[in-house]
Amino acid sequence: MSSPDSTVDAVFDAVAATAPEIRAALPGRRVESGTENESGESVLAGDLYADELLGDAIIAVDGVGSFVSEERESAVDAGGAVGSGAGDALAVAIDPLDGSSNLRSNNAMGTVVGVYDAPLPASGRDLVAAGYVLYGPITTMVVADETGVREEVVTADGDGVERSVVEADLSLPATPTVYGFGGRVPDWPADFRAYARSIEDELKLRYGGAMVGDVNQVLTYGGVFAYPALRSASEGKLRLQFEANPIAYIVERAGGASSDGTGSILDVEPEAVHQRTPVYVGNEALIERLEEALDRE
Ligand code: AHM
Ligand code: MG
Repeated sequence: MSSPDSTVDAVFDAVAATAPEIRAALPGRRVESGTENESGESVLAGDLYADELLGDAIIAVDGVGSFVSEERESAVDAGGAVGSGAGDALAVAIDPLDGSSNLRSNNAMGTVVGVYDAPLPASGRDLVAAGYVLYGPITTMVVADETGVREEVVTADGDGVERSVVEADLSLPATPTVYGFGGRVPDWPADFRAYARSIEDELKLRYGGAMVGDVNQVLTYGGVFAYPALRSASEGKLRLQFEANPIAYIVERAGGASSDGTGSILDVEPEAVHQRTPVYVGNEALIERLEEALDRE
């Protein structure tokens, strides 16, 4: 069995290696596949393609014992018991194509990856690394582990990929500049609406409809991203294992904060693989203000 560190490296090698291939396959896969995923959302051909490619690559990594994605009903056995004992395997949860509704309009989207040292569904406290690929005008990969956060540019190079670190120690700028909040305003609870109103007076709106792209704006310029609890859905939209935990881990490692409305997302009790949670991430002072605003009701 390989060491946890080398398994983490191998997972991100696999993710980076598939990125140019996924990108190249997108033009012909902007149509609906005719199926729905576990969250009841319609799945695009691009979602399925990315899921298969990434699933095959990650399951093949020595040291990965369990794998699940937003597009799969439950975790699949990838060989090897997952736990926290020395020599145990790691579990990987991914959102293969986050923000894939942006495929039709040709806007940014990405892949989100969480590497857990515990069986799935796992707590964010069991993450040993997390990262995302952002398919923007260029392809970048952000990776966080206990040592910090780095950003790489990933380019196709013959049959392989070239990776160059462009930011070795990524941290949230101290002064926030941008915000992006998901969901429809009439569906926001009054307490969140009041918070959003005060943020609007201070920061610039940057919302693109893909969590990965919107969070990348916050990591670059400072600010706050939220997909809040809704009146119609108290747990919001984003899923704990594939989206919320990895993004919370990355933002916290970059010096920011995360919240589900009451405390760090990393402390949310995992109950089901496809469970949802409200997501608020960004500069610490803005997340503290959010928790105070939600507490007032
Ligand atoms: P997806 O993983 O099916 O693409 O859904 C998640 C996406 C997030 O990237 C984004 O923050 C959110 O859904 C946007 O939702 P909406 O289109 O409802 O604003
Ligand atoms: Mg998603």
